[in-house]
Amino acid sequence: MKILVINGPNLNLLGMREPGIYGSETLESINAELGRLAVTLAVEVEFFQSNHEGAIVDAIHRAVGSCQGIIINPAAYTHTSVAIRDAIAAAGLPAVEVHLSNVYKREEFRHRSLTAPVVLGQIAGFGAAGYDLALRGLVRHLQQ
Ligand code: CA2
Repeated sequence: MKILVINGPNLNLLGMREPGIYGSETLESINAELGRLAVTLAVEVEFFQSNHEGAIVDAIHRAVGSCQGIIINPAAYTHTSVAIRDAIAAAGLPAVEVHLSNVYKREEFRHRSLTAPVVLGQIAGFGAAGYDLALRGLVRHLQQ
């Protein structure tokens, strides 16, 4: 079983700026931890980060046929991207949306997610642990 983990714009800056909101872990260390969890769950994970909407759409398309599920933090595109929402819906793969911060405690424009209606579930506010929770939930769902 293979899971594609997608991180959207600016998440490559994790650990370098705004640690008060997004924590002090880098994306590299979050991915390394998720990779270790994947080994214990006996699944494979593939990581992809991009600051570009179309590149994220392409990555979702590529997952079809090669991956069984998707974990995605679309970052700012969560609130704006019909293209990413449509790609997730078209892929037909179970997806989990992750947010490091509790978006519902923040500005109102972050309360609306265009992707939430097309994913299996959403995790927000647990920092880096959200990715681990997403992987556990997704694997359990796929093994049902
Ligand atoms: O809480 C999350 O994970 C978000 O998806 C993060 C996005 C934000 O636009 C969403 O509303 C919630 C922003 C990611 C920006 O990441 C940075 C990391 C370090 C320094 C600056 C930005």
